[in-house]
Amino acid sequence: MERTLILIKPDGVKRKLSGKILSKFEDKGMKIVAMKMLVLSKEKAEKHYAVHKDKPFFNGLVSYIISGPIVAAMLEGKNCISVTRTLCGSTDGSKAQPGTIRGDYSMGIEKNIIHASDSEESFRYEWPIYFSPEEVTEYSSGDEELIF
Ligand code: 3AN
Repeated sequence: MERTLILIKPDGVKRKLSGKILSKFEDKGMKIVAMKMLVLSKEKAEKHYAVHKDKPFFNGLVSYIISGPIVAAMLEGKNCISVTRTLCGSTDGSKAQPGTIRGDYSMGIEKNIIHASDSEESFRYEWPIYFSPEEVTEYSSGDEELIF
């Protein structure tokens, strides 16, 4: 089984989409193994988006992600990283496929509802920004053989 990190960004939380978004991943068959709501510090936001620090949108991205509460969750399932990215849709909500989270709920490229780790390496870098090891659970949902 693979794990990934998702963040429901401030636009997703403020638009009261958190439940619907989490349901999409659960309905697909993924299991939530860690979850919390928080307002990110500037330091943590800059660490998370360090890979984009030379991009023109970096400052806007950081001030946006700390502008309100976010929901951080760790999901588990087979091929979880790529399946989650597929469900999120492409970065620009105005171009994302209908049926995807961004395609259904977003019109923007900055305010695009959700973040999801794009690789195992990104996941390994990102998750400790949000969770301590004790906050990550291990359990069987009992339906794995029906789903995977
Ligand atoms: P994704 O989240 O789809 O992996 P990345 O990694 O290219 O996209 O970009 C990280 C975040 O930066 C995006 N989720 C989006 O919020 C923001 N972003 C990307 N490109 C732009 C842009 N051209 N203008 C403003 N914000 C952007």
